[in-house]
Amino acid sequence: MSKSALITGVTGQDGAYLAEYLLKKGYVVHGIKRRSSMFNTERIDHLYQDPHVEKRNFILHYGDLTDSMNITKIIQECQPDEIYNLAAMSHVKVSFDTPEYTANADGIGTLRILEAVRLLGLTQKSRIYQASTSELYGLVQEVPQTEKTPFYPRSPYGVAKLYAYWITINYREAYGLHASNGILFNHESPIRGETFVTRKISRAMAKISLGMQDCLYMGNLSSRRDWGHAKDYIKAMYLILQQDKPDDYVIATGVTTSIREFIHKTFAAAGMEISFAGENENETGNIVNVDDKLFREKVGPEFIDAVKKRITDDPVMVRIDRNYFRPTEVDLLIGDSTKARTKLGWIPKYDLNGLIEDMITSDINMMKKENHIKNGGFRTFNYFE
Ligand code: NAP
Ligand code: G4F
Repeated sequence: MSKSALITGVTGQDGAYLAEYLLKKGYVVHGIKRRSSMFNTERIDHLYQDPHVEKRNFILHYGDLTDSMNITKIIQECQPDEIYNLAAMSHVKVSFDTPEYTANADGIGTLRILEAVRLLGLTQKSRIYQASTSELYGLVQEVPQTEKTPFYPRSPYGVAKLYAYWITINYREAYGLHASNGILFNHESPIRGETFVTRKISRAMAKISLGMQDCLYMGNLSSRRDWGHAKDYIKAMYLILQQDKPDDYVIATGVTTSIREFIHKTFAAAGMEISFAGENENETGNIVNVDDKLFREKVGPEFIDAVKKRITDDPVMVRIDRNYFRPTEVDLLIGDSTKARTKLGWIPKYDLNGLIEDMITSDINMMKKENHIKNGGFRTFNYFE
């Protein structure tokens, strides 16, 4: 018989990739989606199955991690072999605006799942993956960060996830649940939420290259992140739940890069060289050169004259906006995933350049489509961050 999995946060970046991955492995996948006033299933539309189809293997349930009864009812109905708890208010900056909600969804939400499994008598059946995070390290106490590095979270998000991390371990030790934490460092993709920094940069670069946007406004350019590809990271989640014993694992590339360097690399991948000048809030990123061949190949020959003109006429493509700064920042993340590589056999396929290539190819295509629709006189969406 097929294994079954329940994914909370199935409409998010990781949920979408994981659902696709498990379906390919023959799982019956249940996903929890939130009620919203508009469709919120764009990332999983390609997996959707009409409810009238018999023997569906991808089934969506309305739910919310802040609703205990709802979560308990869904777990009771699905009786899943594996639960991947990916749902969260996952934006660090927004968690300063909604700290109580973040604690409820990201912290107590995890408790609701663990307690439901216990109360339903599923402790021996349902294995649980908890989406823990490198944000736990916050003000880092050790470089690089391992499973043994002490935590020091720096945001309401990080603190809520700290509770979720420990309650997962507590239920494992107290009740014998197969419950594990994946301490995942930042992972990105073409379907990354548009307000996270990598996607914001990739989208803006695409729009700027096509003449659809003048400037990218950014916060702290000096913080450093260990960025991997979400497609690699969801495989680690799966591997963690296939182990005989539950345990906690760092999942990371071991390479750290500043936001400034990420901007430079992203623009360079499309043939635009950005040079930074000035300090603090007056720092700017200016276009200083265009690689003719690369730009024509990645963006298109029809856009090159306008971009070259900017070198002399209007070179500033990146500016600082204080509104994007955080009350407390996580300055440096770099993970040591030796344990995962040794015990799980987890090996990521993408490096940072491969990730950037994947993201810009997708965003340039998307923005070209938008441009085409707009030039055809039709309404396009105007999303700002
Ligand atoms: P994401 O794209 O923001 O997706 C979050 C998902 O959670 C969405 O499906 C969202 O639904 C859902 N959700 C939010 N609040 C909810 C609630 N109260 N009840 C039920 N569902 C709720 O996040 P992601 O990047 O895929 O990350 C997945 C998980 O890994 C999150 O827990 C995140 O905190 C954690 N994590 C992420 C990273 C990373 O770099 N991506 C690193 C470490 C840990 P809507 O679509 O309706 O908003
Ligand atoms: O892309 P970010 O918003 O991701 P952050 O804060 O590292 O959190 C992400 O990774 C965590 C894992 O470590 C996850 F747990 C979490 O759910 C989320 O997926 O910001 C990255 C860095 C920060 O230092 C931020 O200050 O980029 C800096 N930054 C500079 N300008 C900006 C901006 N971040 C955003 N979102 N927008 C900016 O304009």
